[in-house]
Amino acid sequence: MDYAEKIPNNVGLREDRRLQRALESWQPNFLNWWDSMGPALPAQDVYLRTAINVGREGWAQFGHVAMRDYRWGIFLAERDPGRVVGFGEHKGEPVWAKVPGEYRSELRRLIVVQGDTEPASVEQQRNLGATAPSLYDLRNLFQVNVEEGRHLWAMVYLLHAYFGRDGREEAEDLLRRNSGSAESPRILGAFNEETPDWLSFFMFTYFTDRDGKYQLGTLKESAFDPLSRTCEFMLKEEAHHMMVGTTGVDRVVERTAQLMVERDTDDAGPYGAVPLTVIQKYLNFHYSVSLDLFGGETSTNVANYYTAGLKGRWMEDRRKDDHRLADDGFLVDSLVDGEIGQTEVPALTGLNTDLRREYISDCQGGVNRWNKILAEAGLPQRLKLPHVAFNRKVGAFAGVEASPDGELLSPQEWERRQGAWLPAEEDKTHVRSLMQPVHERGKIAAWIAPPRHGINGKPFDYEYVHLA
Ligand code: BYC
Repeated sequence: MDYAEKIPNNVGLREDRRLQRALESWQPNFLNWWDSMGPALPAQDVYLRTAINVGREGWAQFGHVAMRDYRWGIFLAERDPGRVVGFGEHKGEPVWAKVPGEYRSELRRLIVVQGDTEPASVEQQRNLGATAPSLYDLRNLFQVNVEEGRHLWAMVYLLHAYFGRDGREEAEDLLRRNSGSAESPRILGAFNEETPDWLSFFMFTYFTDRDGKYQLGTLKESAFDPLSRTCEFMLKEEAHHMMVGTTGVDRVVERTAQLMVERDTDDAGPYGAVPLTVIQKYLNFHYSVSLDLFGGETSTNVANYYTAGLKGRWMEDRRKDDHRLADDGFLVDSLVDGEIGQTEVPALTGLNTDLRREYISDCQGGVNRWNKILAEAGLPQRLKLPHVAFNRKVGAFAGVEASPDGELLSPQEWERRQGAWLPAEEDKTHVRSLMQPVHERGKIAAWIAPPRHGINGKPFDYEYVHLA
């Protein structure tokens, strides 16, 4: 078996026997993990897109494949030989092909945190196949899952190739921790939450995958060139995941709106849809736990990452400043005398807030889109992003409770009212009751509208998945 061919790659694996052996010994563990923690619904084959090349043309190949035989490859965007560090104290120096000793542990930490989220999401989505609303949706779920698996490979490649023995140990640990596990949970909060139903899945791929887009966007700026190049390529795949989320929520809102109009009611629940109020609660939950993924409003970690050149800003090269920020100030959201307000801090320590704000304005785009669907249906109701202080467990607002409008609440009042803002047991039960599988070609569940387009030009009633 030519292993270098078996793992499609553009990193010269065939020429690096040591690395090849290291990945060879990790691969069976990955497959064991995939078998025990990956998609639970048995499928014969799935119409998947596989990355085969990083070029502009034809990097993706479509075809029916058994998921276990998916060719999880290692792809880095092409090297730019003249690339220089774009920010921080090494600005203008050539980028690094290897890990500098003084930044080794920080870089490893960033790669491990990023890597940990990828298998976590596959674990969270493990049981969704059983309740897929259509074969089209089932295929999208599986596509997201195999690509998260590939993203794990991407981070494991970096750990194996650049971090020696401790990198290999970290790679093992990425398969040892599990989402929601009491003994060894995943590192970040949102990745230990459940994704028990498809509304959660769509919200997750809209809001949480979008954190991925922004974090990968900052790591793409990294002075450590292999990390930069791998993140650049991952971002291409990430775009599909967010399309799944955006259009998934579109279709839920569309169906709900349709029934509200047809039945002339505010509550489409009794007619087999997700009530708009419940969509809002799911949105509130997934948005607020995703805000936590950006870390504290102020952080010395992020200041150090930036100064060292490890993690940049979103669209670093479009920023019109000195890209060092040593003397600048920045206003961050904070508690001021017990009220929600803003405080000026050194710009470097405010970088998590800077990134979160970019993310928030992007999230608003989705909400506008869903509100357009409501408006076009002739409905007055609107969806809304809750206040940045709402339901936060990390950062400046972790110690307080706030309403979606940003009103500070006593713990008692929060307890009394949170069921109106976050999915309550009865909401979850209703959503679960709608999750009846539709695995028949060309059919779709009643709580969601069909997609406007199929995959790769194929019609909706294409056989996207052959179940076992
Ligand atoms: N949960 O200085 P602070 C994706 C920890 S998603 C638990 O305020 P920092 C994907 C933090 O680690 C993108 N712990 O934050 C999406 C630190 O611990 P230590 C994933 C948290 O370090 C869908 C302490 O609290 N990639 O790709 O500036 C499907 C103080 O933190 C949390 C990345 O995140 C939390 N939410 O920023 C599949 C990029 N937040 O060090 C995939 C890599 C903070 O004191 N990670 N903590 O022990 C990073 O850049 C940073 O680690 C973070 C935190 C942005 C996460």
